Amino acid sequence: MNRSSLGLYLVTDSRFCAGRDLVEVVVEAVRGGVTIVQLREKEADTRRFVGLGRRMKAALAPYGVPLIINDRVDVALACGADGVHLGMSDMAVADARRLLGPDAVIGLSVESLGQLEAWKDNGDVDYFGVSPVFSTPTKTDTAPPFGLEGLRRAAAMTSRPLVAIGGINVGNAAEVVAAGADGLAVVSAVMGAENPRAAAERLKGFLK
Ligand code: TZP
Ligand code: MG
Repeated sequence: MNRSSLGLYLVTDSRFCAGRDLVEVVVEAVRGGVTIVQLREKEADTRRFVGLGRRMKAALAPYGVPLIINDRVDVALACGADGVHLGMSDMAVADARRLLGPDAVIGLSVESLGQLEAWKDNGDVDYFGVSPVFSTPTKTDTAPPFGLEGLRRAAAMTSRPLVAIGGINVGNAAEVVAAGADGLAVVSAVMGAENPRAAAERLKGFLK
């Protein structure tokens, strides 16, 4: 996949919407420079997840911004998303590829350098999520953070695209990019911002 489309990677979380419409918050962030969106809805039931996916896909289409679905290959298929983001206990990458076809974007979270070592040459994975780079209140059931040094080591192990996630904000984005991340994935820094468009614009400025 095109590395630059991973640049500013917005991961949704309705908990940060505080009464605002999720799709509207995301579209504002896209206007500010978000390049790819992952719909991550841990609480939504399947029907709502698919419905939201369809609305999101239609809203992103005019901007040419791809939609990735967290965890759920069935939801990605049902709503016509561009791909899925999988963790180690989600559907196996090979099965997802078989179901979604050669053009789908498949991202895989790695939670250690050992996992990256095991997966780095897998041809079905389009990018790796390095998770988490820093600890974050947004997701507390994570593996120990890679830190900047761990991210540097990950980048040295592979030339495949790496998207860093966890605790990324304007205060550390420059260092995360310098450590070798191709993409910055953020939840709270944009979803939780009063002005998601301005927040995305500021983060975009740190990308190569
Ligand atoms: N996976 C690892 S950390 C994380 C996810 C979904 C949450 C990142 O949220 P934030 O608010 O950008 O730290
Ligand atoms: Mg998952």
